[in-house]
Amino acid sequence: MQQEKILVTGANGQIGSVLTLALRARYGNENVIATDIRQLTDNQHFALVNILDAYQLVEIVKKHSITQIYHLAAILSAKGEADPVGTWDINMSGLFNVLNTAKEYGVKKVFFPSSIAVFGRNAAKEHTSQNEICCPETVYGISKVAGENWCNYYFLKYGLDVRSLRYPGIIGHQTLPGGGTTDYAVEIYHKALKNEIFSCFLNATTRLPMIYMDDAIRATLEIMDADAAKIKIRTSYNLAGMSFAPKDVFEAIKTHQPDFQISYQPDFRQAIADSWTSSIDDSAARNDWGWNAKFDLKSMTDDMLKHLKNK
Ligand code: AKB
Repeated sequence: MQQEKILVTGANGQIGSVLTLALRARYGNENVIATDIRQLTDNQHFALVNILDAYQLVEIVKKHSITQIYHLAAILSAKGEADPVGTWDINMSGLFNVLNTAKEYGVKKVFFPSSIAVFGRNAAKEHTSQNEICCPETVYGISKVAGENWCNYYFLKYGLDVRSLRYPGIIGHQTLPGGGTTDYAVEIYHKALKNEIFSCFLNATTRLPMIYMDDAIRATLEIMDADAAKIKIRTSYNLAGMSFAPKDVFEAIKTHQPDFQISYQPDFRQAIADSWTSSIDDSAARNDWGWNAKFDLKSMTDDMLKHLKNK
């Protein structure tokens, strides 16, 4: 069997840094090349790659005979609104550079992260189905809908084996997110452990789809491992973990820290959250390749606090 050689873009990011470690545990350090626009740690299997520079990407893919690309570099929902055109460029040109490089240089598989941000206000709020209308209000959401469709196009037209998940908000103890609308759900745990009052940028009852990092990483590895015949959706699979509002996670933390306090100061991110759905139907992922989330709000909160206390 051919040794897999993996390239991760956006490897310093919230998902990228955890996924890179999971891939290295599986394929060996030297077989997973982490790339990003900045080098944060002294890591010999790292290369500086600006995803907008197709030449840099091609050179690194050729140099390491890359067989799989996990393309995580992107600007998220809240940050993207500050620069819609720049965000469109990074999210779309970056994806085209990955898809074209993969197609031209023999990369066998590509992973593209989409998001529940593909849905807009006119989608069903609860158990939003796989084929619900996608009419997003953020440039991030628009770029993800377009990206999903381009992935499907490259699969249909060129046979490129691209696989994709619509991630909910991801919560993990390993990394801090940056620029998303669901970021509060990570920050709240850090504030709780510092015994500080948490000021939440969403209101108390805004319920959104969320997933624990462990589940998100496992879903990514599982969809990439699945037999190609099982991947029936080549745009992107709905993925669900749990669904909660700020008041729910606050109450869950309070069972560990009864003195914890919260105040609600909704800002521009409230409108983004209001345009998203509250819960997701991921039965297609369950039926097609056996997806099943393990963590709920309680087990995630226990695990988050345990790990963060040990840091
Ligand atoms: C964001 O909040 O922008 C992301 C996402 C849901 O895709 N976490």
